[in-house]
Amino acid sequence: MVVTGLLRLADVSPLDCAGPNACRIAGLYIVVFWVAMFVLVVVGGLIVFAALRFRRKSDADEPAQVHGNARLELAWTAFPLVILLVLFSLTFTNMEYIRNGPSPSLTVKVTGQQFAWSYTYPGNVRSDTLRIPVGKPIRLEVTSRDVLHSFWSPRLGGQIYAIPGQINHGWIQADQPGTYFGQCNELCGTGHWLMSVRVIALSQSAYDSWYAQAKKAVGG
Ligand SMILES: [Cu+2]
Repeated sequence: MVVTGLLRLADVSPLDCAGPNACRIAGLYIVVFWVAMFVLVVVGGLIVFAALRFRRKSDADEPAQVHGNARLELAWTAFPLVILLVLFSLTFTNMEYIRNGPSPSLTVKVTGQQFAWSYTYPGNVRSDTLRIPVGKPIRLEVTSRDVLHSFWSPRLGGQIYAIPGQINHGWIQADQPGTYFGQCNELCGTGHWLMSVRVIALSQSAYDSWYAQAKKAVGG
């Protein structure tokens, strides 16, 4: 169990996105990452440069004392402001798509409880595995029966908080058939590690026949 758990880690990188929602999020992340790297290198570089270049050489002579530099102060205020504005507008213009996406072809209710996920399809069809048709936006309505949980299948979409007495929504989409893993992302008790997420993306016809079977089982 531990070994399969470790193997599955390889399948949960959000950077290895497998659908439009996850890829939009990964795209944003990459931009933020490189901006942050740029800031790290510039600021870190200047600190190292200053530490080496302006070392105390003797106790006798005091270095030049500089009081204020309007141009420099303006620059280091304006530049972070520009970065913030760019990141803000990038995030703001993507939020609607990441949250709501295109109009969904299916809505599944996701319920977290200590320590498992359950999925309810139209017609009261229930499953402990999330089966979805491939290439279609799937709306998820997420809630919890007890404590806080968080639904996340990183290759398919962002995480959605599961809060008792409240329904949060989000969406996922898989571009290729396959199995996509995930994990409850909110520490929820001793069995938290057990709350893995398994999403199986099927062709529309395979999904339809699974759904028809499952619906028959509940007498639909
Ligand atoms: Cu949990």
